[in-house]
Amino acid sequence: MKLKKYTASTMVEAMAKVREDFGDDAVILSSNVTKTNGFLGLFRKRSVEVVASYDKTNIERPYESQVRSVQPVVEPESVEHMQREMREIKQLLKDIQQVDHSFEKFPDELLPILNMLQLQGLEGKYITEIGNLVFNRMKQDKIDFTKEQQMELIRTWFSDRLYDIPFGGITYQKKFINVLGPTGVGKTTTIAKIAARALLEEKKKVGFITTDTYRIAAIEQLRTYANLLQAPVEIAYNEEDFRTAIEKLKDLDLIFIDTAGRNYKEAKFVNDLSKLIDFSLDMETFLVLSTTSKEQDMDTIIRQFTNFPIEKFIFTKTDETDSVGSIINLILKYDIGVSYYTDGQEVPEDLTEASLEKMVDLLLAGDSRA
Ligand SMILES: Nc1nc2c(ncn2[C@@H]2O[C@H](COP(=O)(O)OP(=O)(O)O)[C@@H](O)[C@H]2O)c(=O)[nH]1
Ligand SMILES: [Mg+2]
Repeated sequence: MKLKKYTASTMVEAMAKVREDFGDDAVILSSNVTKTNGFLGLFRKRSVEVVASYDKTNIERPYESQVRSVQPVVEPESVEHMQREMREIKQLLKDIQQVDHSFEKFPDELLPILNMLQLQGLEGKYITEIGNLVFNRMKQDKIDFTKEQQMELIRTWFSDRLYDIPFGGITYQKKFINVLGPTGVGKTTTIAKIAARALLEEKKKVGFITTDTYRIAAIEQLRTYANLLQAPVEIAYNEEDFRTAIEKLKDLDLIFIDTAGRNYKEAKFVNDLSKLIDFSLDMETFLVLSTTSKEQDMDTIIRQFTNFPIEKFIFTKTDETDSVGSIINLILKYDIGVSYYTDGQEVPEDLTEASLEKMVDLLLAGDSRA
């Protein structure tokens, strides 16, 4: 039996050397990854040491002897690679399960609509419920439904599920309108739109308080909109400023409070809000979320705000996404309705007051895009 030790910088290199000497019949007896010391952890070198043999007895029963003699090698790159592959396989399994679980039992004529709902990101369990509803009715009536009939039934499913959830814009019953939400979702643009509507359509006297004092540009942005509406703006750096601002604007009908977007995945920033804004005021508070965000991220943010009196959601940027299913998922999950959705940057045009029908239309509009 021949026995030889090989040192190389990678496993691949070491194996190449082994193969050069022994060919494919080589048996690896042991392998090790070692690190030379280097200096302060820098310039460390990694080397692989392999002991290989060539033995005729191994050739007769090569598999068995290899299994016994090979010691496991754990290379950091291969672990990462394996982990990546595992994640991909898991995701694949999840996808397959979802498809099977929701669609296999349904007839072909239902699949276009169910697929569209899936593309919209509506949760699988809801798609299954919708599929069951339509399919059962088809069986009951012993007919195939046209697409229009299917759509009609789907609408009844949504009406049943959403009927006790409140939709609709500001009530004009409360003096303060407060918008919260992450950075860049469109808070300032959206309150400018709502304020403009209140002024132009309802002839209300409107004003603004901004607590977004982190960026000069944010104050200027709000001032620009306020100037167009000839409405006053107060800037609140702290609690005292906030109280002064309220006093100054007390004769107005509606006061819109613009807040800074922060990383609300961190509880600290959420807590800061309650220090600055007096939530006990006569106030409607909206949480603004962008439909371009991942549902999971929106979900995390909503959970951070569970201690705040969130009246309704405002969903922005529906023009920038083809999947609005997450809106319905979140409404149903949290039992919180929607006041407005926005679909563009134009003030005040690109703002729609939400209703149950409008939200369902928005979701089913995916059908024309598909
Ligand atoms: N496409 C699109 N862009 C929007 C919409 N709403 C706001 N934006 C844009 O999003 C960016 C951030 O808006 P801004 O109001 O400053 O967000 P804030 O940081 O939450 O106050 C701006 O460029 C807005 O014009 C929308 O509905 N659709
Ligand atoms: Mg802003």
